Amino acid sequence: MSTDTGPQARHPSADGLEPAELEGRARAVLDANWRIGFTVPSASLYPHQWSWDSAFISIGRSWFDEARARQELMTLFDAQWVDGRLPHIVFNPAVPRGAYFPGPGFWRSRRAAGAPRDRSTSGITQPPIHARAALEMHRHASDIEGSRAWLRALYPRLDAQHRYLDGARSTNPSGLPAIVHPWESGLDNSPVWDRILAGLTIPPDAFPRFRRFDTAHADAADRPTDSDYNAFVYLALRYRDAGYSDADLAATMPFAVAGPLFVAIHLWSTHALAEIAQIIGADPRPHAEAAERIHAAMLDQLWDPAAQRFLARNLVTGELEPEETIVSFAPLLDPDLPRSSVEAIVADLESACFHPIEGPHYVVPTYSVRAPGFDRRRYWRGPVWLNTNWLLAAGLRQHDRSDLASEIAASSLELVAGAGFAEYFDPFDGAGHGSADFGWSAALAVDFLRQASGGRSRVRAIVRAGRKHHEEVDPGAAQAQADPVSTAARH
Ligand code: 9WN
Repeated sequence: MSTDTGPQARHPSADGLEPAELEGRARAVLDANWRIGFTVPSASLYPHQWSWDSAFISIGRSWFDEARARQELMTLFDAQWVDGRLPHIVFNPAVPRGAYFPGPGFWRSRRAAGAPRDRSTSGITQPPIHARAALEMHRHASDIEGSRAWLRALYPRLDAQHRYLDGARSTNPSGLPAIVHPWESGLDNSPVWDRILAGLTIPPDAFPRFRRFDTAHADAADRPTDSDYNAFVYLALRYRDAGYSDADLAATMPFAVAGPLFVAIHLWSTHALAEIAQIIGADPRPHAEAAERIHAAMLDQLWDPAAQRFLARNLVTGELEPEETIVSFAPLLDPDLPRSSVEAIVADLESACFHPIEGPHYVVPTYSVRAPGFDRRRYWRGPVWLNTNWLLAAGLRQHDRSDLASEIAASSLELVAGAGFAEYFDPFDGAGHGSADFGWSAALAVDFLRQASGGRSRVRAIVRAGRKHHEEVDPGAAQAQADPVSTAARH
């Protein structure tokens, strides 16, 4: 979404918007982004198939088009590698070269052992939300028999995905699945990775000059910096040139991390896999056992008793990465999370770092608004995203905090009602940033609308409030709030 077109363009005609109309607009975005068998996250910025995007999109789409929603996940799994890894991008051959960087020529997947030969993919993965997505879709399927047959076909692929993560990726001292690249986290330029990326030594001749295309489609101030991109390219090349091998990752890759968001999603999906096994008459026990093991390792390895917070563990140095970001809340997805950890997370969520006390704002910012590096518009360094909101709302509901879950759902709906289905949103004035007509913002809005507790009238009030809220915000006051010095001074 262009950020310099003024407030009118950023908040298109939410006047008098009804929930049904909002859903209609969301469906129109998803339909416009539909290609042959899958949905692009954004027609301009991301013109291929992305792994966790497809899962979120399928959840939303399944409320109104079960056939396409199921097809989307199948298309993605058609690109699964022999070792079970699910690539984070499946390239659309119909898209011209140079539409996205890094493209197929960079990843060279067709030369890699065990990669599909009939399509090009990246060689890294993304948070494994797919089993959970499949279960969610089944839970509200109207065609139960069709859904069960689909689950039966999908199950071995989901199982292989989880075996890969529990096997090759978990062979490290933490016993948790390691990610080898910030792109694998899904939260590419999150401050969580800053310290690790700052410590990289990138040889001057590590790679030839490259051209980014993302800044042609989105404002450069909304995107990762060039220095982030140098690190991203360097790490991807290191992994590619090692043949995408997972042997001894902590010793061979400069970036090897067990992060709370990836791990908690993996755990939540492992529980879903156990349920899916039961639904199709397979044995759920291996999945239940895996879930117990991951739960124990997550508490042992990622909980910092001093900070009272879950943090990412750098597997190269063994240290925990201290930044206060949204990843710390993801363990709410663990249904067995101890009450004390739930309470600590909720206290953080409700603190002035993520829920400023004064003035209008939207939850949940992806980085503490009091951190010196907080940036209200730059990607994963502050803005509110609908997928992280959706995950937190699900986690909170699991731990009997439907009150907070509803607040997050309401904030999410206000944002899209006011600013359209932007990729991410300014937590203070609600302006949309990144790409417009973004797939998971549309899909998860549909899911929030369909799941909304409190009935249709409450949803109607929220959707209408979206525009009102935007109008009430004084951009000057919002700027002051975003300034951590003045924010800190008020408390
Ligand atoms: C790199 C597609 C993807 C999301 C990620 C988001 C962004 C890609 C990029 O877009 O990452 O994978 O080019 O910036 O960070 O979560 O899946 O929407």
